[in-house]
Amino acid sequence: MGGKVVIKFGGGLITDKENMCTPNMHIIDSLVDILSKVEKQIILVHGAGSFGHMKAKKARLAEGRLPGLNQDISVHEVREDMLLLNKHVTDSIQRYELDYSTYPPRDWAAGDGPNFKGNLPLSDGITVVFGDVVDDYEKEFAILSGDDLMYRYATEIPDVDCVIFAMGGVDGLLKVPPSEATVNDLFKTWSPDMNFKGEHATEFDVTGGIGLKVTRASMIAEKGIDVWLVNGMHPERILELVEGKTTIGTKIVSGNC
Ligand code: IP8
Repeated sequence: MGGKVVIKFGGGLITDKENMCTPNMHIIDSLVDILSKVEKQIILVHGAGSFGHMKAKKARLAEGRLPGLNQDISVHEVREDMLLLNKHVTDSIQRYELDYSTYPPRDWAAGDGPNFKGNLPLSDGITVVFGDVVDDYEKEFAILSGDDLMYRYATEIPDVDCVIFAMGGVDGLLKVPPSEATVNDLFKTWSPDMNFKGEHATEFDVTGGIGLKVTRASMIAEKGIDVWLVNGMHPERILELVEGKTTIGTKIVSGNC
């Protein structure tokens, strides 16, 4: 089977968001188990969850260098914590004996947002990258979200035929905040001309939460690529999508469709 799949394991899926630097190992393993069944080239992006957002938020790292604040320790710590989370993911990949290379964005990317600088690394095996603290030409450092990596990989490398954002605890994009949602509140398809009341946990999330995800997903869909938001706690849904089937989740479609 040809083609490439670009998939994000959301930070809220692979970590315990309530407890600092706590991985959800059984979820990571169940997701990697699914990857081991995928017969396409895989680009795997993972988010930060409780390994990145809490400390980054406290030290205001997303704003870059701020006078009067000692942010250097936090830059160092968040980078170390992200390497640790990455190791949990790659250890799991190794347990499944899959070929991979991991490329910390601090080593090759600069700046934040969809126009960050840097050439996207690609491996013959699974390419692994993650949201990270990167250098920034204007503000000295910045937080590059995995959602921006998703956008660039999905739209810049050839032959991507499936893009999947695997999230924690929700089946896709909901019409109301998750705390109020019933099964009927799942958008089966969504385009930018439709509204939703996204809950962005600003007290936790330094990048952009569901709003950023949906914005980048729409930008990818505009290029004619299939993009889905699914519940990563049901990893078999990922496989269904990779195999070209449909599943429970939200398909993001371009506003022009
Ligand atoms: O969770 C954020 O990446 P994201 C990266 O993919 C850090 O938005 C270090 C907070």
